[in-house]
Parts: sequence; structure tokens; C-alpha cells
Amino acid sequence: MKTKLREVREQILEAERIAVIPHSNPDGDAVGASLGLSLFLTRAGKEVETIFPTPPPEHYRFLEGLDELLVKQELSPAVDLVVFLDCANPDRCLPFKLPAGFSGQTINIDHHEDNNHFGNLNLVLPDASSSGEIVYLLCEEFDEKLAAREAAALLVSLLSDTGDFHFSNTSPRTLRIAAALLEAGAEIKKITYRLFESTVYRRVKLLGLVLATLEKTENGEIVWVRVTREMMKTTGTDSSAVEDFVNQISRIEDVKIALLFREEARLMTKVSIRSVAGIKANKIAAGFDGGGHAAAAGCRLNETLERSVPLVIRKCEEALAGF
Ligand SMILES: [Mn+2]
Repeated sequence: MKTKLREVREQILEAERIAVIPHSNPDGDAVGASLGLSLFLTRAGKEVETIFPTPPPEHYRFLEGLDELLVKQELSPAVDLVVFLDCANPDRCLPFKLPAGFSGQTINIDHHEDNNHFGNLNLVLPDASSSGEIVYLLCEEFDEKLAAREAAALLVSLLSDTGDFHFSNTSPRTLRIAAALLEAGAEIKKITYRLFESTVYRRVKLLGLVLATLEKTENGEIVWVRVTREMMKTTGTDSSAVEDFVNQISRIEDVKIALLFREEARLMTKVSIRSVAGIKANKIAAGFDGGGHAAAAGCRLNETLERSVPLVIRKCEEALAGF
């Protein structure tokens, strides 16, 4: 790992113009890791452009420096190094695509175990809690110390992908890094308040509608909720408002798999899968061309919401039977 980190550092030092690109529909890890790395490299004297293929959700806006980053699809011509963050494969960045004639280097920094090592250089550490954790390890290789706003961004990564340090991917190293981030000036109370405690009226209204759809299998091992376009329309919410609902139902006693089905279009249903008893959620998601982590994964079906529910539940029952 040390050698890999040094190789990545060398590659970065050699580059002049660097683009940092997280996956589209960025979650807290993608936002925090790309913001933290971009700010750090800029301060280290690099020309950096950060490209969000789709905009970061509203509730990360409190992070200092995020407003200056771009939402766009094209690389500036002079870029000679592209750093992908938190992307298991390049399709995760769509609609962004590397230009066909791109002659620079690519670095792939990620922690998904199904990462397909698409970079010229691949820093893929599946035992890291988050891509933010890997960015921290990389920054340690430089002489610069982290500034407070960089530390805050990376702490958002750690908190988001570990569910506030609740999930089993929280390692002693994760917590040591969290401690170092606090020492560097990240304000944990401010961040956890913005991420987990503060909410808005319309989101709680939506939660009420969604929880009313809660169902379970007879033995209670699988639970699920539905989110329709109609619910989002009547409450005036967008998809970022539902992110945490599936975690909430996964805490019900006896639950092994929790699912959230969200209607994106009539024939497009997004499924978020949470596993709390060791069954691999990413294996279930892979059955529908999705991916993710063992505890949290997702996929999309070209089906109506109503038809998707039994299809996915059958796969989950198979996974439980073989466990
Ligand atoms: Mn991640």
C-alpha cells in the first residue's frame, strides 16, 4: 500500500493540470473526498479542476470551498492527469466521459471491492471505510499539513460511508484518521448537525408518506418501502431527501435486508439495499447490474416500481436461503 501511495504522489507531482472527478449523483464520500483532495492539491501549488458530472446534493453546500467547484461534463484541454474518486468503473461518472484522444494519465482512487482497475494507476483499497480515508492516507505522503476545510471535507466522507461510525467498515484506522481530522480543525458537531440532525419540513413530510408504505416478509427478515414520483412531487422534495430512509428501516429488530424502491421514471426503479447480518448487498445488486459495498449497495431496474418489488425480494430471499 505504501508503494502505491508513493507512486500516486509521484504521478501527482509530475502533473501540471489535474482534474478530480467523483461519481455522478455524488454521496457524502464522493463529495468530501473530491473536495478535500482538490483543495489540498490546489494549496500544494497544482492547477486543479474538479468535475461533478451531476450536482452535489444541497445539504453538502455548507462545506467551505464546494461552491467554487464545477458541474460540467468536459475536461479542459490542458489537463494531463485525471483522478477518479469513489468510482468502481468509468460508467459511474456518466454523463462524463474521458475524451477519446485523451493522452494524459488516469488515477483510480476507490474502496469498492468490485472496482475494475480501469486507471493507469489504481489505488483501490477495499478495506478502507471510504474514499476519503484513502485521500487522507495520500495527503500524509506530502509535506503539507491538512487545512481545516480540507479536514472537514474528509470527515464528511468518513461519517457518510460509515453511517456516523456505526457500520462494520469503521476500523481502528478510520477512527485514528477521524481524530487527526479533528486535530486539523474539522468541527464534528457542526458537521454531524448538518449531515444527520438538521432536516427540513418537506423531508419529514416525505418520510411520513414513505414510512406508511413499510412492508415485511413473514419472518420479518426483509423490509421495504416505496417512494413514488407523486410523493416527491406533493412534498416538493428531490431524490437527495430519501438517502437515509433505508438506513432507518434497517434498524428494525430481526431485519437482515432493508430495501428502498424509488420510482425514477415509469420504467426505471432505483433500489437501495442495506444488509445488516453479513449477507453481501453488492452481490444482490450485481444480479441487476448494480454494485456497491457488502453492507450498502444499489441497482436500477428497467421496470415499474410495482414489478420491481417482487423481483428484488425474490433475489434477497435466495441470498438469505444460501447464507
Ligand atoms: Mn464511498
